[in-house]
Amino acid sequence: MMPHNLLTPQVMGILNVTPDSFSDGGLFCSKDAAFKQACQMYEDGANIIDIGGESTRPGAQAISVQEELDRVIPVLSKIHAELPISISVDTSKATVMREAIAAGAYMINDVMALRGDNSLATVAASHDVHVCLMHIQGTPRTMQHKPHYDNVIDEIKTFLLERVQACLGAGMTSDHIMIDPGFGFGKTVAHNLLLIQQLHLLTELDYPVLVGVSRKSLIGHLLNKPVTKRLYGGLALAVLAVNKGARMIRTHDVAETVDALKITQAVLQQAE
Ligand code: YH5
Repeated sequence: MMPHNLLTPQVMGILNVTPDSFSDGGLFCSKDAAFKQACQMYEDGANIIDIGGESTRPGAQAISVQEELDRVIPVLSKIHAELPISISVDTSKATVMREAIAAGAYMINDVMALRGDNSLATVAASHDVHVCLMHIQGTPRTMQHKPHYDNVIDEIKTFLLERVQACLGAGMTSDHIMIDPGFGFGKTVAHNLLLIQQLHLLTELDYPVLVGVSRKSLIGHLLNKPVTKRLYGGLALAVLAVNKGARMIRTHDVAETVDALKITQAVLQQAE
């Protein structure tokens, strides 16, 4: 692999297509509004757009397969037809994965790291799709109920390497796999801070690391600010993550993140 500081960090723009979405309040739940948002993120310099139809916030309602398909697939098809940008789909459901791949998805971003059923890694392996494997302690419903680790970074590293092995065993190739420590998914503020501080222990593995901190409650706790006022805090964490070797940042704020990471990258790349 190339040394990470020679590769431009990538920006993944978040496109929520959930009516109950917590941080953009369902503003983009119709197909046209979602497409407009995708165009803006493309113009702002996003490298990939992550479409999510099911909210993973603590305590969110589960939705049916059909409901998730109805939210995600029309938007995905339109973006795929009209914008020259890669598309990722945030889902844990096999049917949504299959339909998303058929509609042109480049990556499956599964917060359950393809553990939903045994066939998921096989689905990915048989379709030349990329995957992002994320760590979570518990499930989205239970994850913030007293998260506990003896060694947070070690346990996450072990978990992610096990999930990588499962994907390789199912026939995926290593260049199609990304890993993600899952900020806020079964972690206290202290766990999240330690993960940033120790992130090199993940980025030194052979898989590119994705980091998603945008607007998360970690920032809210540290700054005592609501989701609408967490941009600068999120940028600080994104810069620190890239400085530690993260290769992709998942964010609601594409233009601002692109600028912050261009500066970060210029510093990391400057030769003596
Ligand atoms: C992630 O980190 N996160 S959905 C709570 C918020 C704001 C935002 C209270 N999907 C990740 O974005 N996929 C989500 O404020 C993800 N990595 C990957 N790979 C949660 C989210 C959010 C939660």
